[in-house]
Amino acid sequence: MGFFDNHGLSFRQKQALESDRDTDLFGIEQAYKEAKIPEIESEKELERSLKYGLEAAPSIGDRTISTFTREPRPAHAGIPTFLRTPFLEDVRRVGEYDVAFMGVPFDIGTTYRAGARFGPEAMRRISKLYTSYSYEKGVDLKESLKMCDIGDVFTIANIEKSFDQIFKAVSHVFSQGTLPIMLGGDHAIGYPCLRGIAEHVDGNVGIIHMDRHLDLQEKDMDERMHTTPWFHATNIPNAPPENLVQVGIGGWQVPREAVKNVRKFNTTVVTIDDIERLGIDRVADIALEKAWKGAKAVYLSVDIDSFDSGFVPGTGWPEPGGFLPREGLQFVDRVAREGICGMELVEVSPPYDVSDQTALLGTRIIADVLAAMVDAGKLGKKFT
Ligand SMILES: [Mn+2]
Repeated sequence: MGFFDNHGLSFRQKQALESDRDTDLFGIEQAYKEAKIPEIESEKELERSLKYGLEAAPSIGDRTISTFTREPRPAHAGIPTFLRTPFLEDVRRVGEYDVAFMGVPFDIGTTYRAGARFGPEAMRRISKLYTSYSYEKGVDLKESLKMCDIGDVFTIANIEKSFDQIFKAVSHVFSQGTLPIMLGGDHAIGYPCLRGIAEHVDGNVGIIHMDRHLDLQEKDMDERMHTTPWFHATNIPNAPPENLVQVGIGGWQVPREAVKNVRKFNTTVVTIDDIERLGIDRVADIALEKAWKGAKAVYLSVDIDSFDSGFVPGTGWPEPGGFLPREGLQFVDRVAREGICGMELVEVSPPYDVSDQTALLGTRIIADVLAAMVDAGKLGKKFT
């Protein structure tokens, strides 16, 4: 009798026959997987919030709400640490944690538009949108990892002295058996970050570097700018250039001087055309093989400008034609599943960003890397 009597006839008939196939969907599978993830830490957090933040006013029906926000609700409230992890004031205690996030608010290595010193602040703020749970990964970071935000490295208006500060900071965290995650900052920090890790690795360190640019010059404008980190990092005796894999390179911003060094040092370069031709999985295989060959650990350096400039307006040297977000996320997932010894996310420049989208993609990459490591059993030993 209704106008909809003849709607969906073929599917009405099939419905019963096909319903079992729902379970083929990853989307459904993950919904069931969620039931197996504990909520112990969330419950503890809620208890603390009511204890320290006071129970809510009597008129409020939801008694999980406190008077002062202490747990991660609502998203627009609270003092932002990265992914709402606890701020660790005493960095001497960093060894109690699986992961430590540190800001590196340094951008005097930029050669065009600056602003990456505000990257850590922007990523911390937009990371408030994230829960600690990822549907696709089937991981709740809070329930699997001891994480903290140790604040920012005190960088100053001198590149070399700032390198010394960054080196000391990364070295301290890594020496305590904690995974250091650096929120940049411009890409010049790649050298001191890698150096801080390499000095504690009893063997070679491979580098997987996502970028549109090679960053392989010895100097730029007479200084070790953000165009130079891998020249210097691969001069570290246990970080040989043969273990440096540079992925996403291309476009019109790659200086010929840097290209000459690809040949000279025998680094591995993967362009976006290679990705188009071979696919992310094959490219990830190549990157992992090269980076891990004879190495004991692999470092992940992600320049946010490795993504197509349409997705990352907030960066110093945007270039069209880079990774699409899904491709980049798939790539870092593959890399992270083998395990990484440290990671930097650089070149988020909030003054040029639009609706925080560059900072959000940076945050997403880090969160996905951690979830992939947890899922693959490569991180979380300190969690009890
Ligand atoms: Mn770059």
